[in-house]
Amino acid sequence: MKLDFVSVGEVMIQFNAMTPGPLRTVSTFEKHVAGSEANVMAGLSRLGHKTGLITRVGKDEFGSAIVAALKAEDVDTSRVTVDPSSPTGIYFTQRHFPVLGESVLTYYRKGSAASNLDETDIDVDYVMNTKSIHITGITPALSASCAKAVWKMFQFAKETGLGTSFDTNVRPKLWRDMATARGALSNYLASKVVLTNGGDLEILLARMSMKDAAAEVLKKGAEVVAVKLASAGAYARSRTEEAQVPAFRVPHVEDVIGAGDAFDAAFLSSYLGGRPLSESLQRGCAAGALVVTVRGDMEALPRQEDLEAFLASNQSET
Ligand code: KDG
Repeated sequence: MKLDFVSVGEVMIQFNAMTPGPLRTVSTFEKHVAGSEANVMAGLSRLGHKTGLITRVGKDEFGSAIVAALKAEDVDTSRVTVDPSSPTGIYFTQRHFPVLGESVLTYYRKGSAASNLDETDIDVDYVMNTKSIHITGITPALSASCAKAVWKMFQFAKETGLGTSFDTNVRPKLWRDMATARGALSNYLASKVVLTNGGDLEILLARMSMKDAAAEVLKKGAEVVAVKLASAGAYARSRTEEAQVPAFRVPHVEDVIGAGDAFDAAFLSSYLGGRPLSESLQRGCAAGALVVTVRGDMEALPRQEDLEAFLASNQSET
């Protein structure tokens, strides 16, 4: 089976606080399956693309839940390895505290099965059989062997002319310091499509305005860079075009985590499918808006018909 997109990264069990406020006061949590790379693969799958994920899970109940969830999303799991000696990673989501409208993640993933991913997990025949790879700045932060695995997949994709997309996804909690993150992630800015946000651009290309930083990313080899601006919408720049769209207003923000991945899926599907830059941004923002209205990263990822329905009901906002 030829795939459209393949990614590599950790999938975890997310325990999302049922009530807002500091985790020390929360007594009930809801279980979800999440992880940036898996979210994007699930999002693309719902939009009609064939996707696969390379990862490792523990030989435990949570590992089984992850494999079942990926299968339910039609994400190919043939390169998911079950590791009997390390656990599946988990994390907790604290919502609306200390900043209203934002969420804080607490990870328990050190030494997890996925953090042991290495170059042997990157089966080049499998990668070769896909049109495009998607990587993020999270996986290289998990361990030295994860960093090597991602680099192998990226180099292979570049050498063989596959498409490449990279979400900067700088997660400060996973890096020793930001200089280390910058050193490890800068080379990936030569991906065909770079997906990022204002904060990450500041970390990776210090002291530049957002538009100058986007132009700098293009100089590093990207064909297009999309900058997610949360409630301010999104901006994109290609070698020939620039576009900016406002965000969609949502009546209630439940949990913002996962919105960026939903954006990535809808933007990649639209832009690589030949839609104009501004329309691709608009569809990305629409997918992100849907995801912030629920807890969990994957649950509200839209199908094509959901995107159309959402856009039709939000004409006046754009
Ligand atoms: O983009 C959403 C992710 O941040 C979340 O699912 C957890 O993958 C995760 C991470 O490493 O932060």
